[in-house]
Amino acid sequence: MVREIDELREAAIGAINTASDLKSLEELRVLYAGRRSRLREILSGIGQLSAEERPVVGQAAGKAQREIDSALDKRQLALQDLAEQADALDVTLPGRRGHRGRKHPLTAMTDELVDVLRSMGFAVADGPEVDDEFHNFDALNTPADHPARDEHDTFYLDDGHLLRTHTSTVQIRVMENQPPPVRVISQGRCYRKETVDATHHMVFHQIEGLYVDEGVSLAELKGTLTTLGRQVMGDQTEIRFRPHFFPFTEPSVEFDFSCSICSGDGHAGGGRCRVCKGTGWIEIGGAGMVDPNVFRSVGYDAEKYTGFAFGFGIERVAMIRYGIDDIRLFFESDLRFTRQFGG
Ligand code: FA5
Repeated sequence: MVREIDELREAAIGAINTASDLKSLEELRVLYAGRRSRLREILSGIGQLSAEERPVVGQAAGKAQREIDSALDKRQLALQDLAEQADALDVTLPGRRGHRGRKHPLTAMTDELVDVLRSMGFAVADGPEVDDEFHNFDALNTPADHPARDEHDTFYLDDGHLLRTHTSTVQIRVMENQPPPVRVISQGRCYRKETVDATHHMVFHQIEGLYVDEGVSLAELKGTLTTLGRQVMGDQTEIRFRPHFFPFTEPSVEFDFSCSICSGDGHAGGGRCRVCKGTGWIEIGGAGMVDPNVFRSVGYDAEKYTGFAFGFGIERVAMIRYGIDDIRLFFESDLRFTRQFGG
């Protein structure tokens, strides 16, 4: 009888797996698992078998029933899927045109800036957006009582980490991992607890540059930023340094590009230039010569090496370049805005 059960099981599963539609599957369900099926007949007759036969036949019949039920369920799901797909596919409908995407204006701007800096010999480095106080502040000569470390300015996480407030963290990570000379850029998201307005956001993007070697000078910093400005904003662009303070550079400057909209004379469209507000200059970012204390924190010989660093907001450059007057537009994912830019 066990042989009969095995043969029955094999025949049933073979037929179920090749059933071509739901109707024939239903017929197989009645035949192999219905109330009048042979398997049910065997199961209900087990009581009449001898004590030795009973467990052997019972086990084989139970197993066969479970396997047949499971094959029936599986085949039913597969056939239902097929039926749905067939309903969904109407080969007589006209085709749909695919939409071609384009780069977000910030991505397009970033790619362009990175390309120019790479052509000047800078390699691209990367660093984490979630970092620690050492890389964001301490190693950058920013002491615990510095205002930038205030809870009002920085997003701190419960475990003592923070969302980096600038890409200068990557300067430290690169110098920790390689000896001079170093010539790298890094770009990415930064976070500050800012009140959002037309020129400030809580999430924004920076590009950082770092060049360390023997005898690097401020003149080279100026040359690098002038070349960058001219490549991105146009050949006539001038650069201006204004004295400033950053804990990690000495001397420190803020740098401006001459306004590309009014060519630096402060007038455009018959009135005061809207972009530079009539000043002829646009503030781009911060820069300076790397402070010797920063070199000491990463184990560089501060007597032997000098270097420059710079950092600026990518949104700010993109706003001037594309004539965008509100930083919030970058982050609203409104296709009517993003479709106007990018390649
Ligand atoms: C810094 O972040 C320095 N790490 C830059 C630096 C690097 C100086 C290397 C010296 C050497 P600052 O806080 O000024 O500096 O920010 C630099 C630029 O980031 C600003 O000029 C601006 O373009 C941009 N930026 C800063 N905060 C925001 C914000 N909330 N929204 C949009 N852009 C911002």
